[in-house]
Amino acid sequence: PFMRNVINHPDFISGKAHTTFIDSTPELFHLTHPKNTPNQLLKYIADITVNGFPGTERHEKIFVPKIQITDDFDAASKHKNAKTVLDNEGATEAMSWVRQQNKLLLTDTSMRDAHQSLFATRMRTKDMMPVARAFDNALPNVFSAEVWGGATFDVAYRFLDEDPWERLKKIRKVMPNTLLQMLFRGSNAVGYKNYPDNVLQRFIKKSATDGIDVFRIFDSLNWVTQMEKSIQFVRDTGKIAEGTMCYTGDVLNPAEHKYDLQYYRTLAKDLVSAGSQIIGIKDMAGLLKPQAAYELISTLKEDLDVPIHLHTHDTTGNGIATYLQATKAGVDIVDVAASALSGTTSQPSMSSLYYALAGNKRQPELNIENVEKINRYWLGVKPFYQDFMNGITAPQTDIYETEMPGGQYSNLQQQAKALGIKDFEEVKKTYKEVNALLGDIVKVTPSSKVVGDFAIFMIQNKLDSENIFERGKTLDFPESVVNFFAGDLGQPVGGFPKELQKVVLKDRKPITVRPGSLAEPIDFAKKNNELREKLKHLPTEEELLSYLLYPDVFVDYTKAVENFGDLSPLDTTTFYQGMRTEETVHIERGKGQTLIVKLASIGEADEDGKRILYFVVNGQDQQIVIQDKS
Ligand code: 3PY
Ligand code: ZN
Repeated sequence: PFMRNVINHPDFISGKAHTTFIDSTPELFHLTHPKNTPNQLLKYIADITVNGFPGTERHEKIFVPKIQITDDFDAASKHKNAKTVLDNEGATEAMSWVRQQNKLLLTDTSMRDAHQSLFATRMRTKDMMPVARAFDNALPNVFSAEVWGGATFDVAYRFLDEDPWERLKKIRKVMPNTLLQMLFRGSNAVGYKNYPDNVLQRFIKKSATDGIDVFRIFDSLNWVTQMEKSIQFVRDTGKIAEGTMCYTGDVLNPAEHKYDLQYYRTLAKDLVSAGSQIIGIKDMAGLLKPQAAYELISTLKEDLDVPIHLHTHDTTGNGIATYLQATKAGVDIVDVAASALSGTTSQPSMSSLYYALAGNKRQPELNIENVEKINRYWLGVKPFYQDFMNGITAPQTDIYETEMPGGQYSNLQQQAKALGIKDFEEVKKTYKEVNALLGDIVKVTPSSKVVGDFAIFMIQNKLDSENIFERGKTLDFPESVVNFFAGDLGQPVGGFPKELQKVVLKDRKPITVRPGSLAEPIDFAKKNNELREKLKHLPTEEELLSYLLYPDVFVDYTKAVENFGDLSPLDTTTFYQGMRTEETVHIERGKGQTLIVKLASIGEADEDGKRILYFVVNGQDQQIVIQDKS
């Protein structure tokens, strides 16, 4: 009805309708549903059409046919799996159930790590929902689906104009029979810095009520002290705490005296003592060679009574080989992604692993036809994200030397390029050199950023491992490097290299205790009032938490929502690429409302750089004025 109101309005009929039309006639646009106006959608499309999506280059729009997922999967309700045991009998029973399984169990990372590692975390909820809806019935025997945490939280707000909590709740609703898993960065939660304990606690509690069953908790320096609180907070919710060791170095190397087998044995035991119900091994760079996996996992299986969950990245091309050896050694669960979203910097492929284990009594229980059906859907989705692909199309075995995590590779490439450093080989070489200077640290978000920033700084300032001690005295080091040496990320294995620490910190005194133990608890009532002022409504629990973690990012997001409303009705190609002249798109706005939008033409920029975009919306002309930022 609103469209009829609009198109019958005298100004609209007379062609006087322009961008101020909606502002001057708000009564026509008072809708309870959907959550935005056609004008807001047009404004968004017009802006992206003229100015492009941040971080992408202009090119011909790719037209990808709409894909459907076949949903003829048998209903899997009443099927006993890890989720039903957790819900009915609790976390301890769920873990015994896992240990009793002879078959290898799987975690599907397609909706989290896979797109984080392949296309900069840019996957929209809209594109996940068809698989989420099919998942329970199609793949009832998986251990879990990793769908949340890591970078997905802030990227949703920053780039997708989406609320990550909404994503979680939507997925939870359609996947009642699968464990949902998240990646939690210990004291950094889903951020890049330390948060006070009461924030961590409240965040974990809300994540659990909104749908997370398994929390994979790691620390970027493998410092158990930084994970203890989070592990306990998860235990308090009755959900599953997966304390995680980040794998670095090489247990096969006789010269390895830091991260050797004994190191991981002790670490795993400490994590169990801290309350971990599963031990995660997080091989974020893909360094765990097959035989190393065999030795590490057989040793841990002998030592421990809890299940072992292995996560790797296929950056070197050896992921499946590593999983085969891990399976032989008795690993309980491994992480895989749908084929279309697997390989290189992502996880190994679910179906490749399935076939690689043919004839093996531990071959996972999967309906492979269902796996392929879901994969066909992902294959169709992937081209939407080509603007964000990292360009890695082949195995990168030099990772064994540089130890750079898959997710960092393309970021650092971009960072270096933006600073005019053309030779990425030099960056990789310097990254390795910096790691040695730092005393060989675990490298994963956020400690990997310290090494990356430091490497770029070394190149820019023509520093090397020799001259840095003298020349560094007069230089200001990057913030991340200073914070690292100050102890803000915690204590690295074996401590800080003292001489370099002095050079970087100058007169600042480092801390040696857990940063969270020094942080004042957050005054929630005060923060709630502060946010209420900004939002002009009483914040929800989720809004408050997001504001506590990312004050600026969250407030910017609320402004974007005010501006454009809910952008989920836009198809992903239009969301990222806008429209081209003469193109028509159909926008389904729910409740049977469809907008047929044609971009008729784009006017020349006036002296202030403003352009008029001429649209035809359901047969009626509409104009939008946009500032051309080029
Ligand atoms: C994250 O912290 O987002 C990661 O995926 C680290 O590997
Ligand atoms: Zn990962």
